[in-house]
Amino acid sequence: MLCLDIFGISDPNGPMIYKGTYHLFYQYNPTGAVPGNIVWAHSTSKDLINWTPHPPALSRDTPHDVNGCWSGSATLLPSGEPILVYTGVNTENQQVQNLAIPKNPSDPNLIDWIKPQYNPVIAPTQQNMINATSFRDPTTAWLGRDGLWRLIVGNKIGQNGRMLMFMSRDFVHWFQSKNPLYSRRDTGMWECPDLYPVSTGGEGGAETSAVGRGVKHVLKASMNDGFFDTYAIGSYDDGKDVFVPERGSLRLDSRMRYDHGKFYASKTFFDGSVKRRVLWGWINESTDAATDISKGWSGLQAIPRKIWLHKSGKQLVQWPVKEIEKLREGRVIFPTKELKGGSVLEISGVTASQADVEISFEIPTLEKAEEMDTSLTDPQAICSYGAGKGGVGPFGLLVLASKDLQEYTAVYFRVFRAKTRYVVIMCSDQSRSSLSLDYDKPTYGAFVDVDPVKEKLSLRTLIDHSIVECFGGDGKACITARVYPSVAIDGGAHLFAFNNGTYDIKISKLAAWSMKAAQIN
Ligand code: DQQ
Repeated sequence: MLCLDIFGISDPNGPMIYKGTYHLFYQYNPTGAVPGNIVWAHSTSKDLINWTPHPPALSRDTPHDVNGCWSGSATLLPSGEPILVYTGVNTENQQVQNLAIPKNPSDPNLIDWIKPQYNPVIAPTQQNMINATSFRDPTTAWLGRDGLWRLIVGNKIGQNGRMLMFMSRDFVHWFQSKNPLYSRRDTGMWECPDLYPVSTGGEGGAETSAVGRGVKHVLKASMNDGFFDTYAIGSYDDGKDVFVPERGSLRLDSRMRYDHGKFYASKTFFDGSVKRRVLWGWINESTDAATDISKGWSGLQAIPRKIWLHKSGKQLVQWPVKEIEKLREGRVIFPTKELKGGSVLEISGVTASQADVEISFEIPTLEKAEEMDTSLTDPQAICSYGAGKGGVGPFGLLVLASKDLQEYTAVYFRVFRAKTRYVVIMCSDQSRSSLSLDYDKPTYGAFVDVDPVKEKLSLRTLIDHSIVECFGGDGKACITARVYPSVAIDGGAHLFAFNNGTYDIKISKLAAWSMKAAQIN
């Protein structure tokens, strides 16, 4: 499926749609499989799924980026033309912000980019006292009602994470706003910030400069100290130029994560062609550098996800873009079925190494759910008990599994009874994912905000050889994992539904598809 998997790649940069063509740039090491010598690689697509590679758009060829063309964003100007703002690491190893403009705006593929002589446009100076080694990853700019462009740049002072805001009338001359847009103590460096409006009235996306009625704002940071992407929902006060969170805040212990597994340095863009906001994220390897070097590549981009505000207003929801369904073939549908406690059911008829699986469960015996240990507030800790015998659950899927179940990755739900409600936890357990290769095999966990009394428990899983992307509760909780099976590969891979709970449950929906390969780099 969608892996832009050549040499070492990481952060998605500057996603946009221009003249009907989707563009993705990404951090790329043209000389090796591990991070280093970073340039902006560039690919284009008509459908977000099949991609055509182009030569790097930004290379390390000026004094302002000779030590790396680091992350940044694209902004579409009112004329419709794009402009890139990115972090260059200069001759002094300082992080400065540079512009790049298309050489030929009539080319929908935007192959050639010009770096104007006046770069850098924002830099650490003796006056602004900005820490020059923690000043990076400019956002897409938005146009204020006062006619000024604004963007934010990630920063820290001491251990306090900050989003510094800069303003400009002409996109060339920038000045710093009096206060950071947002800051928080003891959070470490905030990389790859993102600020965007979400509609309060449905799944449709809002254009990046939208403010006022009908939208809330999302602020996201990639936490360098924890290696996860966390967000807060709130309002952007465009008079004071501050972000005021109403739910969540950017913290190291935050539960408000885009994805509770591997997903970092992400970035959204507004897809005006169908009025949606699309999220891109980097999935790194779980293997060590030596393994990556012998394999010859590392890192990939997750399937792009549509992202919107849940109708509760309390959290975001994500779902693979609908275009991914073009790769589906050979649908297998199972009739409604009881899954007895302690049973395993093979889902045959699909290519289990590359599949899209949608399954929903109903639980007839909820009142017998185990009591929640209220001292356990971390779902990952609960998931680390493993997928062994439980009360209501664990139930879910064994993916990339060997026939004899010696090797598998378990993605599953467990339901607990708390004082006034049921608590649903989703886990992705990689501890049994490979018989031979030694790598980081964590177990990830997330709370899923669904009421199993009224709602079915749904799980969508995209499986692609070494990548398992799970969307629980119709996209309320997402977990992405990297696994490297040794037996459950290609034709040796199998797919099972399982219920290790004591009580029987019902599979109310089960549809699975083999997935064709996309055209990738
Ligand atoms: N990756 C880039 C930085 C960014 C980091 C360097 C996040 O700009 O902060 O490759 O993964």
